[in-house]
Amino acid sequence: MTDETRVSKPKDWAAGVPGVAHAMVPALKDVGVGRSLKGLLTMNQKDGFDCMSCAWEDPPERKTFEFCENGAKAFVWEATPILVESDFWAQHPVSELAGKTDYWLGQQGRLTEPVYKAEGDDHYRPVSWERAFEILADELNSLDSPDEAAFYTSGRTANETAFLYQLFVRAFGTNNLPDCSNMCHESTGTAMSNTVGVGKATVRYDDFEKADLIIVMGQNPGTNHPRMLTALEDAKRNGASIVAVNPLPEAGMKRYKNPQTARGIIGRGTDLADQYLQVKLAGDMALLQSLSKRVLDAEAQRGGIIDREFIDRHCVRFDQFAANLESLDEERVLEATGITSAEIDELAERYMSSERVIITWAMGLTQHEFAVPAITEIINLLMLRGNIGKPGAGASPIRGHSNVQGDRTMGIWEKMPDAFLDALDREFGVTVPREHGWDAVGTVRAMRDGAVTVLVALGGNFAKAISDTDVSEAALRNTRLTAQISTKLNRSHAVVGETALILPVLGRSEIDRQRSGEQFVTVEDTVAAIHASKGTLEPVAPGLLSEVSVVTRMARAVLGEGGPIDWAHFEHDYDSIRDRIAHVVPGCEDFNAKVRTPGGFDLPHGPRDSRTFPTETGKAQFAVNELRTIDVPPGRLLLQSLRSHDQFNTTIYSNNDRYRGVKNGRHVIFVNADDLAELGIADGAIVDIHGEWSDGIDRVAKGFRVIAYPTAKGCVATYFPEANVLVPLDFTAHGSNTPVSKSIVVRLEQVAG
Ligand SMILES: Nc1nc2c(c(=O)[nH]1)N[C@H]1C(S)=C(S)[C@@H](COP(=O)(O)OP(=O)(O)OC[C@H]3O[C@@H](n4cnc5c(=O)[nH]c(N)nc54)[C@H](O)[C@@H]3O)O[C@H]1N2
Ligand SMILES: Nc1nc2c(c(=O)[nH]1)N[C@H]1C(S)=C(S)[C@@H](COP(=O)(O)OP(=O)(O)OC[C@H]3O[C@@H](n4cnc5c(=O)[nH]c(N)nc54)[C@H](O)[C@@H]3O)O[C@H]1N2
Ligand SMILES: [Mo]
Repeated sequence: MTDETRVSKPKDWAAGVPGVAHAMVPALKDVGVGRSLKGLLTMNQKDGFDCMSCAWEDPPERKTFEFCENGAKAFVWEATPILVESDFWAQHPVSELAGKTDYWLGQQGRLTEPVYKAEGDDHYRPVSWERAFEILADELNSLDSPDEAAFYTSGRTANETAFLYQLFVRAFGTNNLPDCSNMCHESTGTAMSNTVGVGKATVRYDDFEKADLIIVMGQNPGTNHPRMLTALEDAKRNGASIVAVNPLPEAGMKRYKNPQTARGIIGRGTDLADQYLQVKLAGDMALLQSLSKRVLDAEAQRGGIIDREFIDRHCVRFDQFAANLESLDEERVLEATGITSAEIDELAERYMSSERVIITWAMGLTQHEFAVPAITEIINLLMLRGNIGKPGAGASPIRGHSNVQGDRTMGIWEKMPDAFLDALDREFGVTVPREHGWDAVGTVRAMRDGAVTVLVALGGNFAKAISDTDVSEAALRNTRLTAQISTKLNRSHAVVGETALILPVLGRSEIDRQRSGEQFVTVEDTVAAIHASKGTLEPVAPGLLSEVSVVTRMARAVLGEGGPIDWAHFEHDYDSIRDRIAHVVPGCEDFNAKVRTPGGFDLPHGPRDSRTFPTETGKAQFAVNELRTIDVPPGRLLLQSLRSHDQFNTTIYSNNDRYRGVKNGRHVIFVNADDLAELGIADGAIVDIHGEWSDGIDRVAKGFRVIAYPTAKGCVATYFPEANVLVPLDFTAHGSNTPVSKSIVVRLEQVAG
C-alpha cells in the first residue's frame, strides 16, 4: 500500500469549498438524497440530533447547515443503508475477521441482529435478544465476585443510557467502569480538580467572542473540532489575537475559509494564528512555566501586571508558586521547547496586554507522562491575571467524543466520589460498592492476569483504542466473555474471549420508539451545556434496540425482576430516567423541564459562575511543580500519534489526510528534514519504527514511508491507532494513568527506499 501513497505539499488553509464537497458527495451517494438531506438538515438543530463526531458546543443561533465536513462523514458512516446480513456470519469466521482492517470491517455496514460466538466455535451465529441477555446473565452471575467483570463505555453514549448503565453496574456490585476518557482528557480532569476544583471548561460558548487572546495548545481543530474554527474566526473579527502552540504547522490554525460565507468560498478566508509556536513535544510545561516567570518578573519590574485582588481573595499557594519559578533555568526551557527567548517574550507580552484570555487544549497536552502538572501550569498562568471566572476568559479543555463529558457527569467513572454513590443509595434503596474499580489500563492488566474475565463494552473499540496492542489483544483473548454493544463492526468484535456477543443498537440519528412514544436523549458538550438529541431517520433495520433498551434488559436479566429498580419503566419512558437523574446529579434538578427549553441549559460551575472553588481548601490552588522535560538519547526521536483528517478515532473513513498532503496511505511518518539529514534517511524511504522504553522490550511498527515535513526538530508523528503497538501499557501519565500516546522515544531503521 505504501507504494501507492502520494505526498504533496501540506495545505495552509482549512475547510472552504473542498470541505463542503467532501462532506456532501459521499452522503448523497451512499445514504441517498432524501435520507441524507433529512439527516444533515436536522443535525445539531434544536429539534434534531446532536452530531456524533465531537463535543464542540452549539452556538445559540443555529444556521441551516450546522455541521462540518467531519460531522457529515460521521453521519454518513452511521446512516448508511448497507447492512451486515445474517449470512455474513456463516461466510466469515472470527479468525478471518481478525485479519481484516478496521476500514474493511466498517465498510460491511450496520449490524442488524444479536450474534453469539460459543466456546470452541469460530463463527458468530444469530441468536434472539432473549437468548443473548440470558447468555450474558449466566456468565455474569456465575462469577465468584462482581469485580471479575468490567464495563467499558465510549463517549458517544447519551446521558440517560450512561446513568442507567452505571446504576446497573454498581447494583451488580462493582465500580469497574473504565471509559475512553481514561485515554483522553483524564489528565485534564485530574489537573483541574486539583487546582480549581472542577474538571470542566470554565468558559461558555459566548466567551470566545469576548476574548482578546485565545491560545490553542496541543489541538488540531481544523480536523477534530472544525466548527471551532467559526468561533475562532468570529473572535478574530472582534479583535482577538490567536496563538497556536503545536509541533506541527496545522492547516486549520493558519487560515480558515468558512464554507458558509461568501468570503470563505471565493475569498482568501481568515488568517487565524497571529503567532505560531512550534514547540517540541512535551515542551509545554517548560513554555508555560517560562511564561508565568515572565509575568512575575514584569510584575516585579513594572507592577500592575498580576491580578492581586483575585489572587489574594481566591487563591492559595501563590507565594510557593512564585518562589518555585525564581530558579527556572531559561536554557533548559529553550532546550525543552525548541523555541527562542524572543518568541516566548512575544507571547508573554501578548498575554500581559490582554484583559481576557482563553487557553484551549486537547490531546497534545493530555497524553504525556507529565500531562497533569503541565495542565496545572495552564491554570497557574491563567490565574496570575485573574482569567478564571470572568467574561471572555478561562480554561477550555476541548473534549473529544460528543458526550464523553456527560457520561462522567452521569457517573461513568471507576472512582466516582462518595457523595454521588450515597445519592444513588438513597434514591434507589440499594447499597453500591465504594471501593474504586479498574480504569482502562487497569482493566487490561486485570484481564491479562485473569482477574477480570468478562468485559462488556457500551460502544467504542477498546481493542484498538488502548495502548500496547499486542499485550491488550492477548488480554482480551484471555477472557471468558466479551460483549460489545455496537452499531458497526470493528476490531473489538474480532479479538474476543472464549465466548463473545455482539448486541446491535440504534444510532443517534435514528428514531427511538418506545411504549410511551418517540423518545429523545440528552448530551453535555464541552462547555457543560446540556441539550436534547432526537433521531429523525427511520432505523436501518427492524431488529435493533436502543442503547437504553439494551441496558435495561441486560439489567433485568442479570439482576432479576422484582428488585428495587423498575428497569422496564425506564425503558418505556425516558422522562422517568431524567426524573431520577434530577434527584442524583447536582445541577440536573427539574431536568425534564429545563431540557425542554430550546437550546437546553448550562450545568452550574462554581469557578466559572461565582469564583467559588470546591477544592479541599475552598480556594483556587496554585500548583507548585518541578519542571519535567524529556531527554531524548542521540539518534533517537520523540514520536506522537495523532489523527488524520479522514478518521474518527479507530474508524477510518479513507486513507487520505488532505491538509497534510497525504493521499492513499496511513503507514507514514512525518519527520523534520534536518533530522532526516542527520540520520541519513531520505524522504520517501521505508522505515520500521522501534519504540524504546525502560522495560527493554522491542516494540516495532513496520513499513512506514518517511515524509519530510516541517514538524518541530526531533519530533515525529504517525497515526493512531496504528502507533498503539509502540505505546507500552505501563507507560502512563502520573496522576491520571492515561497512556502516553504522544511522547514515545523511537528509533527509525530504514528497510527500503
Ligand atoms: N474528525 C474527527 N474529530 C474528532 C476525532 C477524530 O478522530 N476525528 N476524535 C475526537 C476525540 S475522542 C478527541 S479526544 C479529539 C482529539 O482532538 P485533538 O487533540 O486535536 O487530536 P489529535 O489528532 O490527537 O491532535 C493532537 C494535536 O496536538 C498536537 N500535539 C501533540 N503533542 C503535542 C505537545 O506535546 N504539545 C503541543 N503543544 N501540541 C502537541 C499535535 O501536533 C496535534 O495537532 O477530537 C475529537 N474529534
Ligand atoms: N495512540 C493513541 N491511542 C489513542 C489516542 C491517541 O491519540 N493515540 N486517543 C485516545 C482517545 S482520545 C480516545 S477518546 C480513545 C477512543 O476510544 P473508543 O471510544 O473506544 O474508540 P472509537 O474509535 O471512538 O469507537 C468507535 C466504535 O464505536 C461504535 N459506535 C459508534 N457509534 C455508536 C453508537 O451510537 N452506539 C454504540 N453503542 N456504539 C457506537 C462503533 O462500533 C465504532 O466502531 O482512543 C484513545 N487511544
Ligand atoms: Mo478522545
